[in-house]
Amino acid sequence: MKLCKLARKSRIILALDFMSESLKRNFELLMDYMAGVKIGIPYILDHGIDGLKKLRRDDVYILADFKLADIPAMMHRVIERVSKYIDGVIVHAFIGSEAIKKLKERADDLGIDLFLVVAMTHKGAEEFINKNFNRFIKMANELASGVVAPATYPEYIREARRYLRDKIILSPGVGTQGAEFGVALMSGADFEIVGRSITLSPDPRKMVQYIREKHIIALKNYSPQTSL
Ligand code: BMP
Repeated sequence: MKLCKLARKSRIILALDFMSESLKRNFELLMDYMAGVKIGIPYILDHGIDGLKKLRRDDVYILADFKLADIPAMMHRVIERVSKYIDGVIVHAFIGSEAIKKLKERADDLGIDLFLVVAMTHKGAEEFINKNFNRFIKMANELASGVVAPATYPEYIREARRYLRDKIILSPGVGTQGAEFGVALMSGADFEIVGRSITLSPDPRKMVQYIREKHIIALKNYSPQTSL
């Protein structure tokens, strides 16, 4: 998978939900320090499909996070529309294995990797979605290239890594949402998804440098058996 190779470049996937003027000015330069970019509904609303096309680079993994949780026909329609411009797509595990199996078949045909959300970062996630974590990681083991698991609850990352030895773990929740940079890597994640700490920073270059230093320390102090 393209993303595995990019781990040597960086462990940051940039969530492009916001784009400050400062980020726009430094964007091309910052891409040299990103393994990937995660775009979602906010980015598409602001920049459209043309904006998505412009992000394409050989050395940046493009992850589409359209919060997919629908019937297969509609999810197929979405990924078919953007398949040329993306490398991977995130889907909610709670829609069930039947729908995910169908999505995976289509994604495989199109050459797109599938990531399942197995637990979420926000407080309310414990009310419903995170309660099904154990079932979701079993599903991911069969049907996905990797999972999205929360840095704000690193115990889920540790458990996901114990169970999913050869899958990629992506983790949001560091920075603005309160988890320390590096905590997800130290718990067994392969990449940290970082959004507002960079995209809304007055000095995004300095922030990226700071996160990279934290990542070097995290990877030096702890080397869980990851898929990379
Ligand atoms: P930020 O670093 O600005 O908090 O951004 C985190 C990104 O990860 C956002 O794009 C958000 O939609 C996504 N995300 C999350 O925060 N928690 C989850 O459980 C799942 C997500 O996809």
